[in-house]
Amino acid sequence: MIKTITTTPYADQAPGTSGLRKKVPVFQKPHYVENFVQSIFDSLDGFAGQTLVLGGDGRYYNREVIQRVLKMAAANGFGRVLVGQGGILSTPAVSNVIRKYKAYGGIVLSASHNPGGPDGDFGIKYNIGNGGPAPEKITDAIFARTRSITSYKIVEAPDVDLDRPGVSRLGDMNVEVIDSVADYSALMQQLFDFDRIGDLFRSGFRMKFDAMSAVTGPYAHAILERALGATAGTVMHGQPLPDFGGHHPDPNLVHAKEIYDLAMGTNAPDFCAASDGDGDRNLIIGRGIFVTPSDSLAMLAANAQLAPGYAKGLAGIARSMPTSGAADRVAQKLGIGMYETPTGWKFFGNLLDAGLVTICGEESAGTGSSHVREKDGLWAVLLWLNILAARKTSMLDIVQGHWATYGRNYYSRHDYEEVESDGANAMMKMLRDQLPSLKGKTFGALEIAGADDFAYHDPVDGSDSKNQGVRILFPDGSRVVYRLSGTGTAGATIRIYIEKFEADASRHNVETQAALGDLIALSRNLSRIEHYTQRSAPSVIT
Ligand code: VG1
Ligand code: CO
Repeated sequence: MIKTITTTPYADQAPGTSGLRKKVPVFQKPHYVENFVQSIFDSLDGFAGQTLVLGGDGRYYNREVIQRVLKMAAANGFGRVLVGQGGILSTPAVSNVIRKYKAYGGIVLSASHNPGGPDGDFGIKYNIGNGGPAPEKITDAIFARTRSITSYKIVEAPDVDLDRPGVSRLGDMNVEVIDSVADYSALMQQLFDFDRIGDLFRSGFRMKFDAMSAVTGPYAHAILERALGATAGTVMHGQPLPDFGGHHPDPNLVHAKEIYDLAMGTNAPDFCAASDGDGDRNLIIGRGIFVTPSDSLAMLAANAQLAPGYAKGLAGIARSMPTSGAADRVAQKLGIGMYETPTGWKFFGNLLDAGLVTICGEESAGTGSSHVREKDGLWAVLLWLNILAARKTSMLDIVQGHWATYGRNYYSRHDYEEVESDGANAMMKMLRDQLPSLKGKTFGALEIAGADDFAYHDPVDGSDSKNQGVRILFPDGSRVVYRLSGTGTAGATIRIYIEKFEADASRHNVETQAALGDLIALSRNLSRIEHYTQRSAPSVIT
């Protein structure tokens, strides 16, 4: 019944910032999925008879790959797989299920914010027993294994019925189809004051949540509309579609423009939000006020104790290096630890496990806490709702009050998507080569105070991660950061992150791009980006 199939390695199965991501036709090559999944299993030990959690964001190819992973898990000796109904589990839901049922690990099928469909993207990610993304030690081992793999194991059996909850047998393994939403919803009810948020909705508070035809639809319907009593229609695009309706399920100002326009329009709802393909990101917009993810992290941290799950206060805060320093100011005021990590949620796991931090965030619209080991889109929305319900005031008031107390970190990210890899690599090399000579150089009124290539030493396991992004630092705390994306599937994507701190409240209402104008110009001149990419402007500004 267990078959061993001969295969040959693919050279391109290196996991990036968040798992292996490729175009669907690449994943459809013979044995491509199987090679990677077997390489995951071959890089782990001690899982015989243990539980694996499995689910995906519902994108094109999800169901086929779920069946193959089930059959391979059975052939490789897992005792049980918990799989979301219909193959659906959001990334934070997978993290929760792994933790709650003490599973050995989990596999998430998602390319997150990348587009879906037959010509879109697909992805596979492995999460460890703490519920978080595999650390680099494991992803490096998986990649090494993909380079030498010669065979994989799979059970020959009919497909499992994914649509009916319940237990069935596959070889010597149990397959348990679980409700995709129930465990996650129960966790949210432990963390937040649902009665108080319900009162807020009953008092006439209006909200719109854009699920972007991706995985959070069922979660948002169940939690916002059914459990909390928000009016029907609060959730937009709530049905997960294999191609996300042809859109990028990326909750930024370009791809979530519909909800942005709604929030900025006349008769806008009090609160608007969106989440991405796999449900781990969040976009937060109040009536007439966009909150950058970096600001959102700082504001959530400053107010978290208003939610029952965080009433005891925070142990510390962590943010990825490109994320603005707004949260640092909150940590300083609270007198708690602040940690700066490389991009990607896998770097937060150790800090959370060690109890050093409670809340983490990334500028890319990812925020989360110790409740799971992934970023969590709906969690951020619910924490904001809990804060709004407790403070009984508007988003605008909370945001402006925060800036008045802590100062404002103007922040923007400029992405140059799908440029030629050679040009992007040459640009990064040129910047790195210049690093030793940048200190003291002036550009108009701006003098560079320091420049480096960010390196991280993990205080918990002692591991080192180098070359995590070029940082140009200025005396007033302003920064320009350059790095290449590790989640794209075509060419290279250059990200330039620009930040400027403004203490003076009378200058807190300048348009962001204008406030950052001189730094933006400097960031382009210094990198000669137009020369290296032949692009005169970014493709996405967030
Ligand atoms: C991007 C973001 C990063 C995030 C990662 C995964 O990575 O910048 O902050 O953790 O996506 O998010 P990169 O390497 O392209 O900059 V998700 O929602 O795709 O799981
Ligand atoms: Co995501």
